[in-house]
Amino acid sequence: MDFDGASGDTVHRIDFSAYVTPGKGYTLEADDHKSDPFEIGKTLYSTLKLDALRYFYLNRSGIPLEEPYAGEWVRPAGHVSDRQVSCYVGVDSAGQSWPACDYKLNASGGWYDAGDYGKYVVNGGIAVWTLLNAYERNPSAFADATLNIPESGNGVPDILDEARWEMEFLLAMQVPEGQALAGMAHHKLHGVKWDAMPVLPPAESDTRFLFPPSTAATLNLAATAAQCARIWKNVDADFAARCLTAAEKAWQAANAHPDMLAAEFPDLGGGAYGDSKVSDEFYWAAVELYLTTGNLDYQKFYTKSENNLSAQAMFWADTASLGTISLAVVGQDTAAQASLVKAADDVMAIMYAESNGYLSPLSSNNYQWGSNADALNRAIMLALAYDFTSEARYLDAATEVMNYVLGRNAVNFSFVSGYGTQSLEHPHHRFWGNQPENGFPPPPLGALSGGPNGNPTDPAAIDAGLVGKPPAKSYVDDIGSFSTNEVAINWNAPLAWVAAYLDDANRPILSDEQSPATDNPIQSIQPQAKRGFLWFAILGGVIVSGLLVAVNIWRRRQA
Ligand code: 9MR
Repeated sequence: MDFDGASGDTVHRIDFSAYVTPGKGYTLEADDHKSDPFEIGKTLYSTLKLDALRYFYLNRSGIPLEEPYAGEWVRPAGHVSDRQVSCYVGVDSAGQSWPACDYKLNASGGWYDAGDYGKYVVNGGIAVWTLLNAYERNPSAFADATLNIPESGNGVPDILDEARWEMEFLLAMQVPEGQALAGMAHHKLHGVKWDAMPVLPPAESDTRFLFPPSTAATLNLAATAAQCARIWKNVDADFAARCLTAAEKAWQAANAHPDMLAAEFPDLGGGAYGDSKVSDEFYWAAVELYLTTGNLDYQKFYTKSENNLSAQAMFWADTASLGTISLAVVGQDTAAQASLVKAADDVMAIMYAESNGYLSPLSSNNYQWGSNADALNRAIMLALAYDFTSEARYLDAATEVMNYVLGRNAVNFSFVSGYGTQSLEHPHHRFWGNQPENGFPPPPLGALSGGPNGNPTDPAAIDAGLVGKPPAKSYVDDIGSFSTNEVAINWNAPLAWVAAYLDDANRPILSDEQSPATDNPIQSIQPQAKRGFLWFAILGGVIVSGLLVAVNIWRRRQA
């Protein structure tokens, strides 16, 4: 029995992982507590990987979502008018006044950021990087014609086609040659007012603008375009060359304007994505440029950086570990690998602390806006530590993070739509309003809610009585709750990364070819698993009211 500090619950964990017979409708009973029905099966991560990746197609801007790709989520193209978008004229929160610019950009396309229809370079940057990093870690896990998107069947892995949809937008946000700020990237593009809720994205809008360039956005462009240049080299050499040119120009521009920090335009209809510290973005961009070009100047830059080898769990404003991960994964840099293993150890220390009954990777003060993505970004550290050490405890821990997200948590709820007996149904999303009778479909499978937020700020969360609740319980599945229940590209990206990782790590065991199904899979499976371990899937979130916790477990057995 454990006390769980972040929720105030007292928790029993029941490990029923020895029971591996596939089936539906299982329940677990202890004393007078009975669990929700759950399923034991083999396909959790293989379907979650694809559903989590399809999130991005279903949030494309500037293109109609059509059959046979979109199903219930068919809708006309949104914001086609971003093809000709001009600069916002006004004064920012720092008192700086921004005049008109004498160019327009074709910044159509890209993904909508989240529940809103804004498009933000900093957040696009980390989301694209995360998808491309999953690919770079293991290209063989991502094939063409797997995601049912318009590009499926073109001979290029679907994950690259999807990432390119956003990469093209990031490239389009760069200030053109001949301008004073040439090479810098505009921070964001959004409307002057928040759109109503729910509402379809309009095709035309004359109230959307480019917001001023920033150093952070420019370095996000430099980093991802550098990553693009090396990945597309053998896929589409012209595109790779375009990416490299943009990356190097962005790098130079950021160095010429190292402290253009994005200020706010608080009364308008977009998120701020302000970031007062950009040394981490400089480090990340230098690493990516070095890995792509081999130019030692970039190496000199990043090794001198205060962020060198930093492996703090990443989020949109803190991107240092993206550089460290690329160094470790792409550059096979052993110091970077060691630093990530150390970060994984720190996550494990939180998870397996006595006061952490739900094995959450977050400590009480980590439950902030988008906490589920923080959890999954920590799982990326754990997964990479398994790659670098082959120590199964890291893979176990990464799996436990997924268990937390999928239902073994203080709100007895799967934060991923369609996965779990009680799962996300009412995300803060302008199209997925879950009012089919009014033309607003429910969320598609595989969308991740931001999750518990110890400082909820939206009216729906306040009405739901979340203020003052323990942080791990400060959550409501309500379309109005943008501070606890929004969805976002930078949150679904780590979900896809981790789902793809776990699918990959467990595939040799779960595939019927290697493990012929019999009545008793434990005895029938031959111990030939990757890295010498056997894994069995037991799915389903089994939680009874915060007292009794049984889990979605992946069972490890020594070969
Ligand atoms: O993810 C962002 C979170 O870290 C911030 O605390 C929050 C408030 O500024 O904004 C979040 O990002 C939102 C963005 O500003 C606008 N689009 C939706 C994003 C997710 O809620």
